[in-house]
Amino acid sequence: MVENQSQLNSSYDDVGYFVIRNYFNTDEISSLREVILKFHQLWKKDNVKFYQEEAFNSSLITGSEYLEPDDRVTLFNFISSKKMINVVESVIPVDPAFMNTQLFFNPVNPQLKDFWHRDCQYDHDIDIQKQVIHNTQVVHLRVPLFDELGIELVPGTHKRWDNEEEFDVRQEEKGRVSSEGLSTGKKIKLAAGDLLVFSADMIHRGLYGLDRLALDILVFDSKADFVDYVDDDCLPETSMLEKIDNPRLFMNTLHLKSKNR
Ligand SMILES: O=C(O)CCC(=O)C(=O)O
Repeated sequence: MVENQSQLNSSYDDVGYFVIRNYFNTDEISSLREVILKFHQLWKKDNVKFYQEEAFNSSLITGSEYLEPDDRVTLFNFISSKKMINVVESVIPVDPAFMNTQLFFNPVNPQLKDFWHRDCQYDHDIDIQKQVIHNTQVVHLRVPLFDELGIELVPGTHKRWDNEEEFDVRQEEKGRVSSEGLSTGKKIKLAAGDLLVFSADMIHRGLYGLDRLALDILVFDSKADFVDYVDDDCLPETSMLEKIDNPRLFMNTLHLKSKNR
């Protein structure tokens, strides 16, 4: 399936997200799932307390801590496959760069509720958040490995500040909590094989439930100032680059890293 890049770009620009149903076939998802489950089992064993008490995601899935080089290469090839790059380039047409991966699952601790946030709120105070939402944002590509309730997001908030309800809930002001419903929220149910692309700084939350396990791939525009967020270990080693069919996404990050040293 060849997606129309300009249609994807205009949806992303208008509302901050788009979803492509059945983008990946069963074989693509089952080989990805096999590698991701290996990572997840090892990660859980190594993080028992954190997993039991507070975790709802892990990161650095492409790193060397849990996966063998061949499995890492499988992941790198999935992330930079033609299909994926076609979508990445619809949002970032020139020099997109790989940032990281995250794996989202249901928290074991039943007290943890799905919560509204903008990713930038973990790095910036309110005044700066108001500014950075008008700058270039990190892009998330969510690949659900099982059918899931998906993501709830507030369309358009990649470009606008919170209304009063959104702000009070997200920031837990005036007695509100971040797991409350928002009247502006839109639920995007996802099935294995779908691809959801959304802006990290729009107001969103994951919806806990079913057997969710979703791989999020994070990419950014090389022109934006995000390279310091990249952990060297999640990038391919030099010896792996020749086994990656289309390594440009990673080469762009490696290039930014080398300029920064
Ligand atoms: O799925 C989740 O639990 C949260 C998702 C999220 O916040 C994200 O992908 O940035």
